[in-house]
Amino acid sequence: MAQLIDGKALAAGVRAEVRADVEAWTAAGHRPPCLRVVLVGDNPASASYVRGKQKAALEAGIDAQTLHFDASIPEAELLRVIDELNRDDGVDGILVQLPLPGHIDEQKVILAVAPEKDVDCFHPVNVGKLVIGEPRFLPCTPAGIMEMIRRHGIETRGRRAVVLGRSNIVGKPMANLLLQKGVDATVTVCHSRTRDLPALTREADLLIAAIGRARFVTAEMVKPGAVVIDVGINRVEDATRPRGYRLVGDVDFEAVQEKAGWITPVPGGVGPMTIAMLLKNTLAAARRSDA
Ligand code: L34
Repeated sequence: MAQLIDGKALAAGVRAEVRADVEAWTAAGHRPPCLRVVLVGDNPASASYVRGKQKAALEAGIDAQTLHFDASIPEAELLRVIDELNRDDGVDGILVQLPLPGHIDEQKVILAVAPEKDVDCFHPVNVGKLVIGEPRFLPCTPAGIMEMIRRHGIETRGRRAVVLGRSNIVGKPMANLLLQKGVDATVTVCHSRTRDLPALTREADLLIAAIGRARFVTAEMVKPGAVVIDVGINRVEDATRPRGYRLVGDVDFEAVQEKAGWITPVPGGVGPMTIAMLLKNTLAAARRSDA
């Protein structure tokens, strides 16, 4: 039976640490770190994640505000908003929640955010810095995963990691973090077109599932004793729940927990850690802008 990696509890610990650091920062005479979250449209999942970020930031003593725009906002107007936040010396971190409506070019928006304020680590300059081993920010979801692994003393050096999924937000940055000096995993990135996927995943000491398909990873795909990290958040219909749905990950949790050595739950796994790492990045941005 796998040991549970309790992301919610670990995230509470990280948030408490950030809060203490923010208190020390403001006690030393600095203004509180300032985060602006941009939310476009009313995708219920995005709205819920953004509420989580805003609440966690305020609790940590960060000056956080969410700027909410109608789904019909023209791209040019959104770019103007970002430009204004870039120029505002009182703003340390800018986060534009994805996905954006179809008429807006996400890459253009990501490029518009000043790299110094890019607390998501989505700007190509920051992605490049990460790839060459000189990160400015750590991408929140992959960094949250590394933190979960580290806080449980799980060894990564020389071990085989398989990342399932190649998105810019999780798969690719995750692979890069696992390759960093000191982490030293041997990384394979798989995706929907990978041939004979189960043969590869069965070699994984660490398996990171970020493909966005409910219960895709079955017990047959997992090496006994492996560390299984579930990044998926899939809504599946469930008439017995008040909301009419429940959340399941990319991993068949019930079956895989019998075989894995460590496993993260959904909800209460990677999601809360993503939010905690955003707070760390916001404080880091404030510290640097003050220098
Ligand atoms: N710009 N867009 C930008 N930055 C990000 O870091 C994100 N991401 C992903 C989607 N778009 C983004 C998030 O914030 C996914 N994501 C995210 C953040 C938090 C949670 C899930 C996804 C989370 O807190 N999940 C809870 C359950 C929440 C619920 O009930 O819906 C959990 O326990 O997993």
